[in-house]
Amino acid sequence: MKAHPTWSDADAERYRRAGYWSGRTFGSYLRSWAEARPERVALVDGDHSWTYAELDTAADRLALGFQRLGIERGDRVVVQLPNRAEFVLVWFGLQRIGAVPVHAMPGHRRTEIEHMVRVSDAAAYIIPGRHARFDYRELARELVDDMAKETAGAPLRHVVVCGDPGAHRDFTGLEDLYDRTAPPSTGPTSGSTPRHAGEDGADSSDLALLLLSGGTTGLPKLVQRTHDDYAYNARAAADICALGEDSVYLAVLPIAFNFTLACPGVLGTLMSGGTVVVCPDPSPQTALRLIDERRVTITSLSPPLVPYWLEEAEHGHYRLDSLRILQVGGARLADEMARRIGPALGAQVQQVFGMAEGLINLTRLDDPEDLICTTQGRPISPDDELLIVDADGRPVTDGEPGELLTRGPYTPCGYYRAEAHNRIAFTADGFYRTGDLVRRTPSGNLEVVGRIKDQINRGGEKIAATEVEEHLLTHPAVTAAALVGAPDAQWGERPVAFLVCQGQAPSTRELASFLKQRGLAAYKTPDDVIAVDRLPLTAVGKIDKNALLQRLPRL
Ligand code: J2J
Repeated sequence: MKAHPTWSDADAERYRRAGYWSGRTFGSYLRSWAEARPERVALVDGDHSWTYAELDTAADRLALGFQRLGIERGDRVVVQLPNRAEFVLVWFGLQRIGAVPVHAMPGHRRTEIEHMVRVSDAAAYIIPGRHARFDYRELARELVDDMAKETAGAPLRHVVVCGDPGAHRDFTGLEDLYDRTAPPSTGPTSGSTPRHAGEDGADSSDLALLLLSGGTTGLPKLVQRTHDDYAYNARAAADICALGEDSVYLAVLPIAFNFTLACPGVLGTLMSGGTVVVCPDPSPQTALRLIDERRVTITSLSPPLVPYWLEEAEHGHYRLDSLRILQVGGARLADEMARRIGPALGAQVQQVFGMAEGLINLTRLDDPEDLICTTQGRPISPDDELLIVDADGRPVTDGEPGELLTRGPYTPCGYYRAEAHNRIAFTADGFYRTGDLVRRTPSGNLEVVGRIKDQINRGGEKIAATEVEEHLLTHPAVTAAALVGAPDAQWGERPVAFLVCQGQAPSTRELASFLKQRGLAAYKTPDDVIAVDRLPLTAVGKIDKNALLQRLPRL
């Protein structure tokens, strides 16, 4: 059951020999962490905490429950949980039986979820019940019922609700899945048969999880990460951040996000014997209070949150002296903002330029201040291979901007079940085309200077322009549509739709409710609509988005 397409045998052998790939699965990692330090606190959520042994036991008990439902090794399970301890428990429960979590963001709606369920052919969908004024059970109900009516394809077999399943009798409550007959993990001497059930034979080169890519053309693709590559990703990032048993990581951004989970995030912290504290909402008040109360040492943010944190910290209500590292990534952080972080929070800023597709760049703790504030870091592995190329695919002179191509020990060689797209997204030599324009500074650090992919980055949230355009075209008044990223002081970019319409163009509000009805996540909705007579074209007949950007009203 290999993830395909995969690294060549020679590369795999090289990565194993270098010690990057450990040959271990996440299910077995958790067991060994629990054996090494059973009594240390692994996870904190509100008033509840779990030691490593308790986390291990919870994973066993859930694993047995998942097995009882009929979920098997290799089955894909769409997980859409907000920041709660249950995310981590469910994730390791699935890992323990070799099932594959498919990460959905809390903001995703019917369109995105249905796509993920279909592409991954998911056996189950795990949801929070009601959260942030949205009832995920309603979404699941619609999806299950619609899929059951179809004659082709497999139906979605199970919905698991982390909370009250409500009136939906065919849904299963997560609580009911806990098999309390499984013996608790007691450290080195434990290891009875049922607790290992399902784990047998799991291979570290199997799929460990599927992440949603930001997407450029058509519908977003799934990124296939194996145990070997993802564990290395987390460990290498943890080493660079010097994490250890005293580290306390605050998970502020969604745990489903690659950044929060593994760069080094939740997994890197657990690998280092530290403690993960779950932040239930990203408000600066909640987060700064938790930093104070839980003596947090490291956390990660997207750029738009930074000014709010600095403002809140200025009030001086909180003890923030435990915080050593504030990671910022997902979108370009302004140099000026980077310079303000150290003095305001007393923590060191670390820029993170990463991607679900693999490659992560970090500024180093001992980089000169100027480099930390003006670059987005450098690769975390000595075996990350980087090429910076011009429009014809030829390497640029060092220091010049070009598209970043990469391959390496934690950058998979293709998207999941996307053969045609893989031929475009990867070079013949297996380099992933990031679509990012970067410049290598003399120090070796990269500066992200732009993008050639048709994507809008709204403060870290990625919007594939063509996906939204296809929805816009289904509006009865719209005959042509183009989505562009307008510069925005708060978000970096915001989506603006240029529309050619028959008759009256829909207002921004009308369009928002139209897209909501179509089940699209709210963050993809255009902030503004501009009606035009026709869309400008380039010489080769593509929509000229640069020309459209010029037409935006000046801020
Ligand atoms: C500019 N653009 C950036 C940065 C990502 C860690 C951190 C972020 C992500 C992530 C991640 C940027 N400056 N500092 O997965 O593990 C843009 C680039 C990149 C795309 C990837 C991680 N950091 N970006 O953001 O898969 O365009 O991952 O190719 O969501 O975000 O997006 P995503």
